[in-house]
Amino acid sequence: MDDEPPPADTKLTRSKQRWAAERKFITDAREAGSDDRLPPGQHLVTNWPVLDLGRQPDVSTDRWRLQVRGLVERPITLDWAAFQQLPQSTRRSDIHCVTTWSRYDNDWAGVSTETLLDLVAPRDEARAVMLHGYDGYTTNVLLADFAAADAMIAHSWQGRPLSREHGGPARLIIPHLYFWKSAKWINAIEFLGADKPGFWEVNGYHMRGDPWHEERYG
Ligand SMILES: Nc1nc2c(c(=O)[nH]1)N[C@H]1C(S)=C(S)[C@@H](COP(=O)(O)O)O[C@H]1N2
Ligand SMILES: [Mo]
Repeated sequence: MDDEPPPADTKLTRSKQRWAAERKFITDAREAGSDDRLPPGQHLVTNWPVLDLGRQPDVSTDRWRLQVRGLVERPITLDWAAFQQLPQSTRRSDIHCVTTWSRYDNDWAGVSTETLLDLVAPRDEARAVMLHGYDGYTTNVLLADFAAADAMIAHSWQGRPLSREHGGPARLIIPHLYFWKSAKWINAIEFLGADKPGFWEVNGYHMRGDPWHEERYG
């Protein structure tokens, strides 16, 4: 890295402008659909239910790795120390699960997806992202959704390390989509030229999963 300000018109800034434009479209659609905080068909809970395939891998921070691969200029494998050394962010967001519970005001700490995107520089052809968990779970999102300002790889919740049952040591958080898109025990992030279905998407869940439009089933 050098101290020069980044050039205004690079491939990456153009990509960012494109993602921002796509995200703006998404946000406008959501605001037109509802000005309520609770999406349609959801009810509020104050506990935090656990949902997964029934296998909760025990991944120590020593063993944990995050591979970022596919259509990126600089593929990388992060160990726990390298992940902790990246710029850290905090976000407060709501959880909306397709099984109809929502939980408000979750305080997350970790690495924003924006930071990760700066690090690996997705190629112009990248359109979608497949998330892989240590339990073999996969789920897909569009690059514009992955790049959302409040999306992050979280290692803490309410000021404490994320518990194993909730995906610790680290999981994805994409608050504006149903929670099945937020892969627990995250192990790899794969950039793809076209969207393709992950585990639940193959099994009938929606490709995108926007709670404001009740995109529950495909
Ligand atoms: N690796 C992995 N991530 C996963 C799942 C899973 O089975 N494996 N389940 C998904 C589903 S269906 C939901 S609703 C949320 C639940 O997260 P929680 O148990 O922390 O509430 O995790 C998502 N992420
Ligand atoms: Mo779920």
